[in-house]
Amino acid sequence: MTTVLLTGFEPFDKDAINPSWEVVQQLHGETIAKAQVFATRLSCVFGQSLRELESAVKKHQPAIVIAVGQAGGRAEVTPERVAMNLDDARIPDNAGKQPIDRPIHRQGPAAYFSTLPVKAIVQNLHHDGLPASLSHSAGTFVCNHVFYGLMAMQQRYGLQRCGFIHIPYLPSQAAGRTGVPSMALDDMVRAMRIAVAVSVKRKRDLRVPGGTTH
Ligand code: PCA
Repeated sequence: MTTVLLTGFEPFDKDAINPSWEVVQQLHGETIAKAQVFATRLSCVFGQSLRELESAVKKHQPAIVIAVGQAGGRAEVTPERVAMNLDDARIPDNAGKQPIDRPIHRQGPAAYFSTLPVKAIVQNLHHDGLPASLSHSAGTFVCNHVFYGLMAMQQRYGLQRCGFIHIPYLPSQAAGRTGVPSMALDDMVRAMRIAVAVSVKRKRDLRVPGGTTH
């Protein structure tokens, strides 16, 4: 049976919850597109998050890994295309570390591309009436760090496909703040179910336009 590993993060930056963990933990134990889904929570800490990810990969031996993180301020579910070899933290992580302009892997490539069918995921989310778009930067904080580290693990652990998806705030995080977008938990859980199913079923991405002009 195909195994899919989902990861979410603990809360960070004074937030009490992180939607990524709230969403992926709901899918733990489900069977989606005949694949067994496991979810694990990562620390929002440079270095440690990747060690936790690596142990989860060793334990579950997944074919597919989708890491999920909060992108506060985004209005859509955004599959990430590019992981950059750069840590440059705007705020300290949960262990107080704040790396500036540091490569994640000294000898690694400048970037990796996601090997998830990101365009097909976006299209399927639209078909289901969910807001989604491609993103070309996962930032330079712990999410990009985990994304890059995950892509660097792909060959070593024989992962078929892996990548990263950012999701918006939950409504409770936006409540009381003006003009801050959010998405209901059920919609984000539905979105991740679709993302998993599409990732299991599609070896190759769709050949449709998906870039940006700015
Ligand atoms: N979002 C942060 C780190 C953890 C999370 O959920 C980020 O986008 O880097």
